[in-house]
Amino acid sequence: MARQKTIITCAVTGAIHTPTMSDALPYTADDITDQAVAAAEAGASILHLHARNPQNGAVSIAPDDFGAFLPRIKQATDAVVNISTGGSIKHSIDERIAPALRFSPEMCSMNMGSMNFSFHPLAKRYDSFKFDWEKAYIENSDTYIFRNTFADIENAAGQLAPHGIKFEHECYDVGHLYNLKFCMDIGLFKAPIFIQFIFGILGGIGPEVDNLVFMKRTADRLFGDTYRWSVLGAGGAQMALATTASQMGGNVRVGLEDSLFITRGKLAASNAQQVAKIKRIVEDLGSEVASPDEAREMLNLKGGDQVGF
Ligand code: KMH
Ligand code: ZN
Repeated sequence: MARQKTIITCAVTGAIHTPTMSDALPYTADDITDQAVAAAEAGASILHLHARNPQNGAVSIAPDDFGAFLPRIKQATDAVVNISTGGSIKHSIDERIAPALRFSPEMCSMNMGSMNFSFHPLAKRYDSFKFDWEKAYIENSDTYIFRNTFADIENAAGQLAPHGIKFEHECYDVGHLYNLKFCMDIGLFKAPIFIQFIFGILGGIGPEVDNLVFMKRTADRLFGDTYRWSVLGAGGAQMALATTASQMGGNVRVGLEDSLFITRGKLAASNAQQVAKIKRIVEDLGSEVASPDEAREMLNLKGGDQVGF
């Protein structure tokens, strides 16, 4: 079988990192737009997007905050737009899917299980914070339960179904693959499904290559050839796991949502810098990077002209 091209997803800002941690982390609509467009120009064919409060960088799930950048990104690039539905652990699934319902993107995230989801150890690295909300937000993450029950998943899938959106199935541990298999069996999702194997979130499976092999082998057994997959390594694991995944025939996700670094101990200057690095590695090792239209074909997406923004 011909080797598939590698899809690079760039997750531009997310909901874990805070402005104190890096000046490069975008939170205004201008900065999110500019960094997303630059990431697409550097080789990302999918842009995974969260919104932020433009004044203080706090996580936002307000559809209007998405609306401030989505049309501008669409006008400036052909990349596939993927809207997060995971955005805030403090909100219900109905609130979390509101931006995807309003803007009907080609893709959105779908988190495949409930879990501890913590980044509280990061608080100790900083003596002071740029904004008032940051310290408590980070410290209190040791009390967070990221809720994605079967009822939540079924509710989200049902409401989003008429939009023809392809899901990025976020799987943080092997059990989430079995949750996804159950959902497939009851007809919630259509093949080919797109699985994001996630490693290194505190509460999920760790960032070891053994675990990547295990996740892939399990997915092969459960889904056969009806799935496409990608790898996200959180923090320092980002580039090494992405490189390994690309060599195993998978796709890759980078971006400041997942890691603020470009190499050990050195902050990335931008999302585009991380995209350019993984593109260089993928190509140096003999693979080709997929264009947005090639990604659309590989994932069977509805098309950039079918979105609601
Ligand atoms: N932050 C990542 C570990 C989502 O947006 O729905 C997972 C993620 C979830 O991207
Ligand atoms: Zn995300």
